[in-house]
Amino acid sequence: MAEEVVLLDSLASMFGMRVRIALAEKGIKYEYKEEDLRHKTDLLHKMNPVHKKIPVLIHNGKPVCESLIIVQYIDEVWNDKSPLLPSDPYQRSHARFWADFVDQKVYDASRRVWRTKGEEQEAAKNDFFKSFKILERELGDKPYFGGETFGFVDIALITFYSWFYVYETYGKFSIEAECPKIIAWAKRCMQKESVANTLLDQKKVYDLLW
Ligand code: GS8
Repeated sequence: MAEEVVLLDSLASMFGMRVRIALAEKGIKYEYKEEDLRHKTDLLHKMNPVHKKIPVLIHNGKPVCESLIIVQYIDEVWNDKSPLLPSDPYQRSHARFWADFVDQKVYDASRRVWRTKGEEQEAAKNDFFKSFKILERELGDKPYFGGETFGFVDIALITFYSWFYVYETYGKFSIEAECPKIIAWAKRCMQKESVANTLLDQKKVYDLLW
């Protein structure tokens, strides 16, 4: 059966970019549909009636929601190349733990960095660097969070790199000065075609906010 793959997405979304990287890693052709999140389409309401959020992957008419769940789905369905999660159950749970850490800690702190001011922003900056330092420890001397190869946790985190200029401009800080290993890792990921072709330019993300 011919595969029909449609992605409901929004260009600057760090969640949507995760799915686009996974699809690129697997070499899957798909139809990209940009959603205007202020005027959501009926299709988005129908395909993600619970959260009404992008990204949604529609595979042969059936929706899959939530970026990390979508990336895992892609890895399971198109399992002939570029494995994203390890095959060992313990290693898989380890990767899921860190991807969840990114969603819980990094996402929360990073949006507070640019959306708040004063004391609230100071607390956000603390949380932001605390999370990234923990991630630096987890990365250790490995080239990728996945070890020798780019994988699930790398995908979960690298899309935030598109937003680094926003965080640095609003937060008035340098991520490289505080977390050089994260920047070195991000640059390494950027050498991958799937990442370089997907990540929206940092300044474009900043411009899109206004
Ligand atoms: C988050 C998706 C999300 O927040 C995931 O897919 O991983 N946990 C989900 N999507 C946002 C756009 S990106 O900031 C969204 O669709 N927002 C629309 C809304 O909240 O109404």
